[in-house]
Amino acid sequence: MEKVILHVDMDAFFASVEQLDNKKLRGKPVIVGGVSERGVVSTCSYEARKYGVHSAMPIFIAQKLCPNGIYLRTRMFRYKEVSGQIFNILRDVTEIIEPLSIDEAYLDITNSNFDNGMEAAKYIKNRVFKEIGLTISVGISYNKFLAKLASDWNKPNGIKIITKNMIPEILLPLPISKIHGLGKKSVEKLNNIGIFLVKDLYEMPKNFYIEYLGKYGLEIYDRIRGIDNREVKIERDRKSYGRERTLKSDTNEKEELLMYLENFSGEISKSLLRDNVEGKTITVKYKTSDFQSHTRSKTLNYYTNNFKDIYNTCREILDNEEITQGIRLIGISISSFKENTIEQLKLF
Ligand code: TTP
Ligand code: MG
Repeated sequence: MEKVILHVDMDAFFASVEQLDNKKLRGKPVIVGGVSERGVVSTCSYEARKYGVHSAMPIFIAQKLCPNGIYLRTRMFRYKEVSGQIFNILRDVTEIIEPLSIDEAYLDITNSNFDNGMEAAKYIKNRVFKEIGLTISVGISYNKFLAKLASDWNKPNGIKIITKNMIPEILLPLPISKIHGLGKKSVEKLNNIGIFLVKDLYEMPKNFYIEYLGKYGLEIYDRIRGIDNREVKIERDRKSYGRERTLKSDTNEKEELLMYLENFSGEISKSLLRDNVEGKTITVKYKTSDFQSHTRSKTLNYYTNNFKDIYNTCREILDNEEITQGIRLIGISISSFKENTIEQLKLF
């Protein structure tokens, strides 16, 4: 059966988070990166890209191109927090997720509850926008290479599907730099002998790929013919299933916190059931308004993936906590899996 693979990638991620957290930055050229003299740009908003600014460019050059830009230091802890929220949403689509970086992942949704890739893509885009307030670009295809190419197609806030009947025509006019897996050096080498477009490369005999590109040559030969058999690899040695959320406003109302725990327990139980996994250590984590993290765990004497077991344990943990400060983030996770179930998960 043909697979359905999604590649998702946040738009101008660090810069978008800055614009999310500070309304005054919206619609403006925002450049995030090291601010020292030798610092480089981590990323910039699409408004700044119009001036030619891009990732990895020295800040002093960016300042020449875009003197009116707003230059900000990175706030990694915040990007990680938002990244966690994004991956929580992705996990509601499937557990077969391969994270590639803080803002990017492959999903294999072939056996998920979604009828097709477009539906799953819209679901992800809607939730990321409504719950987090950011835009994400999604590519849909029947393999990883084409899904990644597709997510870049209509950036920002893009959605694009590449189907089998579009191959190879859709690929032929692209510059070879668009072929994921072809490094900068290889692109230069090929440019030097007059190969600029996929079309030029497509016409070369198989031997040429091996001679010019070495051991990855044959993969490139396949890819531009729409062939890529790489699996979406789930996070290796996965040790826990979890959910967490930064609250809209800090609270120390236990009733409100319990509502979150109930929701999370339901979501985690559903994922565990789907993957046929059972765990026995349940952890509640929360962050207080002063950013202090607290974690409390309880290990049951049996394995479970049952909603009530998870929720009741969380409630017990929370009941034993004295909460004096406001809480800004709450989450739960389950770990210590039954041996055979996690083996199955790896195989799967
Ligand atoms: P990317 O997804 O490559 O870039 P982006 O999300 O900023 O923009 P877009 O996807 O819309 O083109 O990288 C994700 C984040 O990783 C980015 O926001 C900042 C960080 N990053 C660096 O710190 N240095 C880099 O050289 C790159 C490419 C990214
Ligand atoms: Mg991105």
